[in-house]
Amino acid sequence: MEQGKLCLIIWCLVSCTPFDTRGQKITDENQAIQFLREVSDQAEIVRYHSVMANWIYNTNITDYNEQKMLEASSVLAEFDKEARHNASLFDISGFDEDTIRQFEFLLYIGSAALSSEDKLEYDTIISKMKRTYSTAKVCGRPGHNPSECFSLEPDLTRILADSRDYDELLWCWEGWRDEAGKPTRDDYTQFVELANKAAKANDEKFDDFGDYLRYSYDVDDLQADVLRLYAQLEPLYKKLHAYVRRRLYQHYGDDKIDVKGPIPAHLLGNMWAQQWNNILDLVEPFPGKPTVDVTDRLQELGYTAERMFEISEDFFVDLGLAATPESFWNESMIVKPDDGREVVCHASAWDFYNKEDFRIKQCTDITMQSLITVHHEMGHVQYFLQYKDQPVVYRGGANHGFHEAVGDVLALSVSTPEHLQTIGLLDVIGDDEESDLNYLMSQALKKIVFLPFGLIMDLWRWDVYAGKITPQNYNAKWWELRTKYQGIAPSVPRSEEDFDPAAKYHTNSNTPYIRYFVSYIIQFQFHKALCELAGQGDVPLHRCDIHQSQAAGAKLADMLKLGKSKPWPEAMHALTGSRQMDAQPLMDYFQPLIDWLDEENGKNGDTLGWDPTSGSQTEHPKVNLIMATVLFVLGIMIYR
Ligand code: X8Z
Ligand code: ZN
Repeated sequence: MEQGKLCLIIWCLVSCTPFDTRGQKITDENQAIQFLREVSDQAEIVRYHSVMANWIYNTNITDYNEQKMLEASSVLAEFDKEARHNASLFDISGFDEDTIRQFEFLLYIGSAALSSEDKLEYDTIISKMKRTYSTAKVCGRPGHNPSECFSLEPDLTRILADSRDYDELLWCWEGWRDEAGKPTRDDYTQFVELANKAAKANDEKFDDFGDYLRYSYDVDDLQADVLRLYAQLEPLYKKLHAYVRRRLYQHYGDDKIDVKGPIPAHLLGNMWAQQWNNILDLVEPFPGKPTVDVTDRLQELGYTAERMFEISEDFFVDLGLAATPESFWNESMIVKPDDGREVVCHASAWDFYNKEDFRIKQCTDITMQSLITVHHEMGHVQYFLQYKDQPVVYRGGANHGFHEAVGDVLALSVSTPEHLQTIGLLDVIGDDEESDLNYLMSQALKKIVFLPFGLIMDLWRWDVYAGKITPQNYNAKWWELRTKYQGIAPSVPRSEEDFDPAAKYHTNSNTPYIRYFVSYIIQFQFHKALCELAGQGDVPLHRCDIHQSQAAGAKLADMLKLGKSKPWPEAMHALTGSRQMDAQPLMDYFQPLIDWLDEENGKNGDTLGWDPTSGSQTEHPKVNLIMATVLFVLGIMIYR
């Protein structure tokens, strides 16, 4: 639709809104309900155009497409502003609970609350940062043609996962930060100012943009809640960390790894060290047992991206959940284009708000990691499908963590060796305790390892929005958190010339991250509830597979259908019987591994935790030891 028609919709929204001629607020609830219906119908159209323009830009990054996207975004912002203004003409205090809830969602409109000039600047900065990130390439790989350059997906991701060459890994790690992080420092500083302005423009009660973002979780103090949850889980992380550090020490040697210090950040198989499953071969408790990683098998069998999506679709449909429409398969971008187009490769799922167009954009690689991401994205699409008939204001997850959890919950079943065998991706599986521990280790490297990273991304940003972290210490504070929570350290010097938080997609694209931390906790609550419904209450949680359980599928669908029409504790209660985030199911899932780690760390005499100052960026542990010896001898001489 052209701009003209969209303007007509906005005009209609303004002038068609019933109002009281005496200038008093409208108290007639029927009028209010009619208004909400109209806003939702029109929002479908305006949003469709904005999402479409976004899609076109994200799947073909050009100046022209960027311009079109910015235009559509400004039309949407005007629409949201008008809707907010018109909603404010009603006195909602006497309305039914559901009517009030819908009105309240119209009041908070994020960056759309900015003036049109500021909004354009805000969108332009984000689009620029995203573009820098998505088009970044790293050149000069040791031993390669200097003009050969590598993109994050798939090249650098694969190098980080597969290489065991310390220096090559470091080149990859540092190069990515030079190309994707460093250049966006000034843009980010400007973005923060505008984001805080947007928070205030929504409601003076918001202290800053972080405060505004946390508001959607509808709890008194989200930061306190997540820190409390993490305090419960930190001991598990430290046990795993100590064990992995010992294994890396055995592999890389004492000149590279300090058994009492943080782990070098580039050795963990992932660009951000957010999941360590790619180094399973180095840390497997019982090598020689049948593998639980199906990457090789997927490649041997000639799997395609499409086949991987079909596997996922089948799992959803077999639970009695919704199938994706034909257009999903025709319009999605599930392979990185090889026609020279630049695209945003970071995987995402798209709701076009017209009840029929749903897509995924993913540069699918033929690996187990990618197969899990396929399920993750399909989980988003399943949520879209289930709540598509809700009014637009309710088309979202009960909270953002719920949206992130759906696909992951199913993937917990799909990843079990038994299930992978059923679908022909594992030939042999071990049925002894040692194989079980190998499997739990591979899961822990994804799930437990993620927790501190999932936490610090927003701990850092919340403090930036609050002005507690400033451009003068952006990077230093980032590394303080990385070391404090993740127990990792950079192996090359970092300074305020660098901007490492922006070497992560979600910083440049302004995607909040605490949703993933929440998801990684609640997905185990959901998994446990679904396993009980599937009649697997007696099976250890980590071996439960809800495949084909209609009972589990139906209860999950009931929760998803709600969208955000009810407060999230209610949605959670309907499925799990609990109204709170609870770390216990996650701890139960990993209990056998935790017991084993206790024993193993004990045998090695390892102490948990790390001295943040040892193994620092520039000095090697061996050098520290020599220095300490020299100082000790000097001390004795002086003392004498
Ligand atoms: O960004 C994602 C998804 C899209 S919502 C691919 N995830 C986080 C990440 O990649 O950092 C999923 C897990 C965490
Ligand atoms: Zn997601």
